[in-house]
Amino acid sequence: MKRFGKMSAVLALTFCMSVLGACANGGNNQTGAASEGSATKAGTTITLGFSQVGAESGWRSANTKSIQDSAKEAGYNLKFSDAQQKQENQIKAIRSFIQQKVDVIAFSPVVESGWDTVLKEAKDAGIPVVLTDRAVDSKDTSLYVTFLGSDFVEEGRKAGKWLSEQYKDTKEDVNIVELQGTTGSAPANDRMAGFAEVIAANPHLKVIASQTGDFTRAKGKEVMQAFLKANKDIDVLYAHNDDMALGAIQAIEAAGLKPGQDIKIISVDAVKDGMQAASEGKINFIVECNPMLGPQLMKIVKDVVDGKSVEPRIVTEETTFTSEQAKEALPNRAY
Ligand code: GYE
Repeated sequence: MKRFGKMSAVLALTFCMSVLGACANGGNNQTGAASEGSATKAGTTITLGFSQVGAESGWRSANTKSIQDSAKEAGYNLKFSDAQQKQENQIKAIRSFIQQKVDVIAFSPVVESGWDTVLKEAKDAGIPVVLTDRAVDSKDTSLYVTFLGSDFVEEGRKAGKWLSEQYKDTKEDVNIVELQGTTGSAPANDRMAGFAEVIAANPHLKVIASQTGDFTRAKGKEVMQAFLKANKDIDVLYAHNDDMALGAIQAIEAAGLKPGQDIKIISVDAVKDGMQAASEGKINFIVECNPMLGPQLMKIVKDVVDGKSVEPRIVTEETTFTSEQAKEALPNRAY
């Protein structure tokens, strides 16, 4: 269990009120719950500042909707900010949340590095921070309460395991191209690492090109075009998300090749458009990554405000889909 600033702020305030009597809110940057007692007390509304990565993919849109809907349902005052895939925008948003003295800050860090200063500012202000979806590489884990999201290394391993199984008897080299997510982001780093770790067991499985497509369709298409131009014999595409795979499919078809047949495709996310392409046989295997983090996040926020203990790492449960399984699951897919 991690300790966090809010608890110490609550304790400090309690001490302040009981021992010194009239020091009110002086020196305490927190409002709402901590300064008025419990956030669950009738009449108090939790204010949550959320800094989103952007709107780069179908996954992200589903994630944003999940957070907005569940904040509404929980009756929180949500301050939502879209960073358009830029770390500087997220830092600005977090600083503005600190200034506005929100009760809790949650954010999905676009990249892993470079957060210590702003997280320290939040901690000093006594505002607890919850990481959702993506991790940070800060050594000081007291800078945030918990990290809610997927195990991206495991997702990469699942992709690698499926591929290894497909080619377990091969006597020839299998040429793989990889479309990475946003450079420096946790899902790009980890999906690459998990995949590489598993396929290393078979020396025939060769990544011949690997480049970022920034998690977008447009970039996925553009980079795949370049891959096709530079490499005559591509057997497999591993895309770190569905959107890049969908963009790449356009490039593959434009080159007169059949996605899913001439080039086997593996992707991650399992959003509706990806599942549709999988059910048509254009994507052969999808590793699911669950974007519906809203309800869990709202519960964590309430627990934090109530001073309850929160697990330092909360991993979402996920599955995988072959084309056949995608066909079956598609009609009931919510996002
Ligand atoms: O896989 C991708 C999105 O961080 C898990 O970001 C998320 C990733 C997701 O843009 O589609």
